[in-house]
Parts: sequence; C-alpha cells; structure tokens
Amino acid sequence: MIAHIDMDAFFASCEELRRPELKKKPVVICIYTRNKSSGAVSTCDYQARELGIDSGMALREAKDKATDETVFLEADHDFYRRKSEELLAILSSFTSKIQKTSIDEAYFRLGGDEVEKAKKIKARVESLGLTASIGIAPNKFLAKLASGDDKPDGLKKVGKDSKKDFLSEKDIIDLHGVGSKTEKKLEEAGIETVEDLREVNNTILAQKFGREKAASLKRKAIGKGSRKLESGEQKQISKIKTMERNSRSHRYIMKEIKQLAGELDKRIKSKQKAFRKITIIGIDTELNQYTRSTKIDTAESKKELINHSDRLIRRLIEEENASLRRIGLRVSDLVDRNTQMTLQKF
Ligand code: TTP
Ligand code: MG
Repeated sequence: MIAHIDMDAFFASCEELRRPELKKKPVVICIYTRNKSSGAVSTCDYQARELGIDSGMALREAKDKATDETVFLEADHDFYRRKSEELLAILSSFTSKIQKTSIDEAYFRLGGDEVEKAKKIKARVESLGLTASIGIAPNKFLAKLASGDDKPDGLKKVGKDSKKDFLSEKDIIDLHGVGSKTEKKLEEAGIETVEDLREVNNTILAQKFGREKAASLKRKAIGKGSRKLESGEQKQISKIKTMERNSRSHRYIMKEIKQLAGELDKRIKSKQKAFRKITIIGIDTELNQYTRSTKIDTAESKKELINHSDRLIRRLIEEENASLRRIGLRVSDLVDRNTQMTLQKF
C-alpha cells in the first residue's frame, strides 16, 4: 500500500510549537509584499479557518474577518524547513521508499499492518509537537485523497474493496487533474458526479476531451493511479548553450538568455515547480567559468526569470571583463507549485 502524509496547518502549527501561548488563539501566517498591511495569507490554524480565513486570501480580507485576539505572523520558511526535515527523518525510520512532494507532504510505501504503522508515525509526529493526517490506499492518487478526508489529525485507509464507495462520495473537482475548466466541460456533457464519469461511454468522453485526457479521467473515476515513488526530489533545473558568437554585449547575451528562459520555463512548468534561486553561468573563450546568483521570494514565471537574469548579466559584465562563449541559466531551491502561493493574484 501507499501512504500519503500531510501535516496539519503546517506553518501555523510550527509557530504554535515554539510559542505554545498561541495555541489558544487563531494564528495567521502571512507573506507580506511591501509592509505589514499588504500581502496574503500563507496558511492559518484551524481556529482562524473557522473565522473564514484561508490560504491565498488577501491580508486585507483576512484582517476584516479576524477577531481581536487573532495573531498575524510573518512566514519563517527556514524554521519550517527544519521541521520538515525532522518529519522526513521520522518517515525514514519506517521505510526507505519515500517521495517527498512538498515542505509538508510525502508519499511512502507501507507494508504489514499499515494502520498500526501509521498510528506509530502519527505518535512520533506528535512527539515533535505537531500533528499530521495520513491516507493509506493502493495508489498515490487515492492515498492523497484519503489523507485529506479526516483532517486534522486524520487517518484513513481506502482498501481495494472500498475505493469505489470512497470515490463515489467525492465531488468530481476533487479528482486530481480536474480543474474548474474540466469540471465545467464535464458538466456541459451532463457528467456531474464521479459515478457519472465512471459510467460515461469512452468514445463520447474522448470526443469531448481527446483520447489521452479522457483515458486519464476514466482511470481516476475508477480509482486507478500510479504507485511509483520517485525518490530524491529534483534540486535544480538548468540549461546551458554555446552562443552563436562570443560576446560581452548585454543586449546580445540577453537575447540568448531569453531563449534559454523559454526552454527552462517549459521544464519548470511540466514539473510543476517554483523556484527561489536563479543563477546565470558564463563561460569565456578560455573556459573560465563565472556565476552570479540571487535568492528571491518564490517565483514561477518566465518574466521573473528573465528580469532577474537581466540584472545578473549586467552585474557579471560590469564585474568581469570577459568575452562569453557559453551561457547558462539555472533555477534551484525548488518547491512544488501547488503548495506555494502566487502573490501575483493580489
Ligand atoms: P497545505 O498542506 O496545503 O496546508 P496546511 O498544512 O497549512 O493545512 P492543512 O491542514 O489543510 O494541510 O500547505 C502546507 C504549507 O504550505 C502551509 O502550511 C503553508 C504553505 N502554503 C502557502 O504558503 N500558500 C498556500 O496557498 C498554501 C495552500 C500553502
Ligand atoms: Mg498540510
């Protein structure tokens, strides 16, 4: 069986861990843009969720909903990353087959009495002062759905025999890969429930969505999914090329960088990643290598990639008197896109 673990209100729980007096109060973790009055909610504890506050909400709106005792704190990713490593250490003592997918989530293989083992893992997590929810199922897709089922502090097993019933209770939008656009299209075709999707004729579905997407929707509806654990999270994505001519011209080099950024952007998107560090690499005609890099707030767009590279290239040209032959672009400190917030919305 495959298990999926997802920490409960992770960033907020980490803060309550080091400041237990906050446990009694609604806690909201913020990502500020300019000052403490503009930005967005990264996450919040379950008390704050009862007030209607949630991840991704504009800070203004969250403040309107907050009570006097609600505490707003700035996100401290370094601290949360350390806690995330402690979680990984716990999992590693139970199994070596682990796929970490974000700062607070991982899939792992569980054999034997899975529920007993999951209870032990939950107890170990509790000894850190945090709580987690675990889902156990025959594949990753179902395990992830199951871990969200009884949140917080949940434990849910979906066996082979119960997966049909389990899925029937879900909304179609809960199926992985069903966004609001797909949902709308399905609705237009009269497919409103997982049950409808399970029963719809394959040809009709393929006419509407194309064969590949139709097959993937069908697989989800009957609870099929991958069990493959991809261990070792990718640490960086990079691309390097030899320029058509050697150059020390900012304009010329940027033209090449833009092309690299386009290719890198596709790979970053296909892997559903966002990045926190950008590096440019220059190699001159004597094979000397120069790098310049910058750490940034989580970014994912091509535009940000190009803008930061532009500054880095300028710096490199000013500081080194080199004629470059090869040029490269690298993004690192990767995070999963779905669990990080896009501030562009605000
Ligand atoms: P989630 O696991 O989605 O949320 P959570 O752990 O806070 O709450 P839940 O109990 O529902 O699992 O995300 C993990 C962390 O990622 C979260 O604590 C903060 C961060 N995050 C953001 O910064 N922005 C977001 O939009 C989301 C969804 C999460
Ligand atoms: Mg979580």
